[in-house]
Amino acid sequence: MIELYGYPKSTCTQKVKLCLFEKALPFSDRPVDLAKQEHLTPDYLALNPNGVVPTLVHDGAVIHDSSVIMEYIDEVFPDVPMSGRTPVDRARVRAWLRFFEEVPTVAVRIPSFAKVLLKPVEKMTPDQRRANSDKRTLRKGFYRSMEDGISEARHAEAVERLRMTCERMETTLAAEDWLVGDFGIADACVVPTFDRMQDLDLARVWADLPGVGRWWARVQERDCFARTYVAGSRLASS
Ligand SMILES: N[C@@H](CCC(=O)N[C@@H](CS)C(=O)NCC(=O)O)C(=O)O
Repeated sequence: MIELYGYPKSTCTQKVKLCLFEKALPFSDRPVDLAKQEHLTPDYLALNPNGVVPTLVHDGAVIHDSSVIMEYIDEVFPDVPMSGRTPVDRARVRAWLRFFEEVPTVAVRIPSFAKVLLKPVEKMTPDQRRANSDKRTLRKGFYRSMEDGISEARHAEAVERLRMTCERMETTLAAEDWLVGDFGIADACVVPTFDRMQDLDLARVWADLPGVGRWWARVQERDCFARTYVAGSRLASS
């Protein structure tokens, strides 16, 4: 029995869905509405004290963090291997995961908040903004840093980091179909960042990188992509 606590527009939830659908594993969706702050309720915090989605519950075991969840799923259900077939490939997969967590996953939040997610905050008084920030468990500092909006310089720096990610991927994808061997968790880790960039009119970031362009076209042809990106999973266009 697999239960996925998540939110359809959450890139971290989408990583896990791509993996579950790729392996054709049945699971029960347990929606946690971030817009209604359901991830900050005592019940959800008891399940995941980080106050973020996703959370996976498998046969009663609670697993946190989207990359950890993808690795867990691949270990427990190895029929469709997604983490590399040799120790060297597995190390390469983990290196991509750490890089994606440190660079593009953090960077893409900036245009996401600038264009869509800050809209409710803009309507709040300064006191309400501070209260809204201070509720966050992991992200208090991040929300505080955006109480007065997002500067152009901060936005530009985030786009620069997204571009650096695409250039790094191009060094592999110029010659390979996937980041490591077959489509796997390294690819699934960064697919939601690309979908979000496209959603936010940032596809120009990789427009001149042919290997990345071919990879993105291949990604969008996969069944797991179609099943993850159903109506209601995009920020700007829903
Ligand atoms: N490292 C965590 C981060 C999860 C995360 O940041 N989730 C976002 C949605 S993609 C969230 O729940 N944000 C809650 C908030 O902004 O208050 C993971 O990968 O699972």
